[in-house]
Amino acid sequence: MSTGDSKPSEPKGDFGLIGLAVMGQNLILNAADHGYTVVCYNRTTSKVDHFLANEAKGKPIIGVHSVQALVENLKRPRKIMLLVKAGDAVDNFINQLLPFLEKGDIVIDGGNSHFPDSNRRFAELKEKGILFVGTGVSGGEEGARTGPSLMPGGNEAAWPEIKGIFQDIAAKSDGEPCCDWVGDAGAGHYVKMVHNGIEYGDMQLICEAYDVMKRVGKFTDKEIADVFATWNNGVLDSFLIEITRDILNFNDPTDNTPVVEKILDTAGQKGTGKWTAVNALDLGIPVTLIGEAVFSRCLSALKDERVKASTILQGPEVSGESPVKDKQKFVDDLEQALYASKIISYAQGFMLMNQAAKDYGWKLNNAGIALMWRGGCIIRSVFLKEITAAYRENPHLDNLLFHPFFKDAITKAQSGWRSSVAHAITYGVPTPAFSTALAFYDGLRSEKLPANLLQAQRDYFGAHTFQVAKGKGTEFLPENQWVHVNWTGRGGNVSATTYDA
Ligand code: NBP
Repeated sequence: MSTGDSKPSEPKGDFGLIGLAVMGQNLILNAADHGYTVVCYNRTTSKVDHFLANEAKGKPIIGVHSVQALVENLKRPRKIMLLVKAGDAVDNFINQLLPFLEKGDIVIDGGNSHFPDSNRRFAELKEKGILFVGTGVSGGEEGARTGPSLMPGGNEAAWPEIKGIFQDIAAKSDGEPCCDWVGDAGAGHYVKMVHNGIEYGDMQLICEAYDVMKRVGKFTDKEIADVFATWNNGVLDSFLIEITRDILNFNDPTDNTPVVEKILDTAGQKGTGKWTAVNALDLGIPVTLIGEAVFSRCLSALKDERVKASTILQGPEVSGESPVKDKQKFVDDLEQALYASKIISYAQGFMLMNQAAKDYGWKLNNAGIALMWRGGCIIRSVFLKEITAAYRENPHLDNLLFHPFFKDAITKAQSGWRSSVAHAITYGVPTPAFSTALAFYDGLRSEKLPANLLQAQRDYFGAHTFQVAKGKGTEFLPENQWVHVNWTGRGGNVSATTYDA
């Protein structure tokens, strides 16, 4: 630990970090533990002094009081990570750094930036010869300290320079670092955004399973905790199931009842789930489960309206004893519903990323992405091991659901999944994520959907034209043309107008 405000004759720093809040401090300590000399700076410089005098004491950490000193203390090419509030603060720091940087230096944004901002920063810095990296960092405070999941993307020329430190400080899963190069421009932040969306989906699915156990099964919190404990030893083994078990077992010491039952049922959100859903709408990919997870939080926030509606709107509910006769089957079915819905959610997430790769011209590394999510982050789970294996086996897999492992898993899970959704509907318990996953599955496996009627409606009221299905062409309705039908026969004849396809 030292201050480095006077220009050193020989720079010692391997890595620079700006932003000494929880994430920055912990990532610096993590890097220092791996033998890297880290140079750090913060806008409020008293935080640098405090850090040097406390947590950083005795470690290879150099604190500075200016951006210039930070750059001067770093070996070339400089590698500088920003871990500050997303938005203007990132642009401000990049502008402050630029006068001191040289071509080939690397600026890394580790905050939760929106990917269009990272696309812009990548292009602006590329013009100046500076290599921009936007990296997702997941795992919170503890992950940053002991091993986060890192999802770097941007200027690929930076990767050989930062790969060593990134993979050293990242979480490990079966000995492999949960960090690999994601893709170009804003791809790193894009993948982090989808990660957060999937996190929304996983959380919603777990909440629905809890709600069905509570309202249909009439289970106590302790019984539900025991179910999650059992599930955590099987295919659902994951960080989120594990913490849910612990939450349900956590009692208020004043009356020895579960804390969770005293929490106001209105969910907060910071926006990354919404970003994913909005992007899915923009790209035209049916990422329905994340969408429902976001809307479920929105519905939960309408507490006053729900309280009022609960006294006005009628529906089925289990008021007395549980109708469930075979508790074990009920729980096993729910486990299958959760598992199958989770497979759908990840399949949808990868469909979205594949479309983004096409639309934005990125080469995304699907196996690497699944590996990055396997450890260190909130959605870490055993299940991601199977996704990594599927994409390693076939990097060009059209859809995760087409891989034999997931096809078989969802086939086996189907009867329990349908039975759980039917139970929930029968007894009036909302399970939007389970239900939308099942509707998506049934939609995807339908060779024919009622969009023929929809096209006819569009053509009827708006002359939007339609195409004739293969093999159904006639003289009136030719194939390989856009057709508009005079549906009302107005003007005399029933007629069709055709346009070249
Ligand atoms: P915060 O998101 O709370 O940001 C605090 C840091 O931003 C401090 O260094 C602060 O400097 C600096 N800052 C702010 Br606020 N406004 C600034 C401005 N206008 N100009 C310059 N600096 C400014 O810190 P965090 O929770 O450690 O997160 C850092 C980044 O990592 C964020 O983008 C966050 O979204 C992301 N992230 C957080 C987590 C998590 O679990 N917390 C997980 C994954 C990613 P100051 O000390 O002078 O106020």
